[in-house]
Amino acid sequence: MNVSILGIPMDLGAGRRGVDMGPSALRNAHLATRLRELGHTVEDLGDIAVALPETLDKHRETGLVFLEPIIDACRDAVGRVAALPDGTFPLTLGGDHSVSMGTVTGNALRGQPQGVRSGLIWVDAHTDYNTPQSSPSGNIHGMPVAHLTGLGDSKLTGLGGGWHMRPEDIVMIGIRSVDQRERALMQEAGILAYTMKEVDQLGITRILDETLERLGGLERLHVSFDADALDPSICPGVGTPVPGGLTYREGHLLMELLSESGRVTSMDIVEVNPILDIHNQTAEVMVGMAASLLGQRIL
Ligand code: DIR
Ligand code: MN
Ligand code: MN
Ligand code: MN
Repeated sequence: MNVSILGIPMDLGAGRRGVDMGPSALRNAHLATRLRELGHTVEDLGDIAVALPETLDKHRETGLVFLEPIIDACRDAVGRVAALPDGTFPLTLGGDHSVSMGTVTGNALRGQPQGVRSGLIWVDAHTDYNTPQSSPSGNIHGMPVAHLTGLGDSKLTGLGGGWHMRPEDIVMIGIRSVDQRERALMQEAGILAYTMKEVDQLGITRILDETLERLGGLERLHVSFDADALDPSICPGVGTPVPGGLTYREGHLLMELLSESGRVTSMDIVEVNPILDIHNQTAEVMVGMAASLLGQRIL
């Protein structure tokens, strides 16, 4: 397979600095080499240019922190990803999770300016379904899924022209932190979320069977993997750690089963914050997750 790596070194959507170094940390953990060893042709397209927070006003008057520069970076991401040739697997590196408004949209628009109906597997401790009104923080990394489905600020919901995700085409896994008003929005939208309770109760295998069945007819499936889905004991380098996360093996099994399904067409790795890490552990773990999704097997 041809894999195209694209970095989006943006931390404007997060509450603390450092995930802008995520793409470097992942490259440093030998991402491209690991994928080449699996037989893939890997091209690194470098990084999208993103404004530095120190050079900007926070624009708090909109209730959204750093709205304008986030729109700029997401627009670039849409354009870059949408322009990738057919038969390429885009592997996009955040950055905070607001980058996924750009990457998910770009993947849906590839070869199809109106956008293709696409499935989204959101692996995260958080549902990221806040709107500007519901958000307790104003941080846009808590809002990408809502905007992808058309809820929220009109400039962010307009990134795909008229294209939006359908709530029924989204499945979330690993959830254990939802804000109060965000919970009501999730229920209204009817998004299927496997919380850690269901992970404990049903196990990853059954959850994956159900997920692939739910997303059955869709030709494009995007996996958006927030490093904070994994337990903080495994991935300490994340901005918003939440106890009780996926184990190392649950993360790999999820990726191995998705790989066996042969149905995933693109992936993000987001929220890796090497400032908070020791020995770049979080990036190394996340490189392993990408390798499992792209065909690595134990034997
Ligand atoms: C919280 C934190 N729900 C917020 N969200 C995070 O600010 O909206 N998402 N950390 O990854
Ligand atoms: Mn997230
Ligand atoms: Mn998260
Ligand atoms: Mn986040």
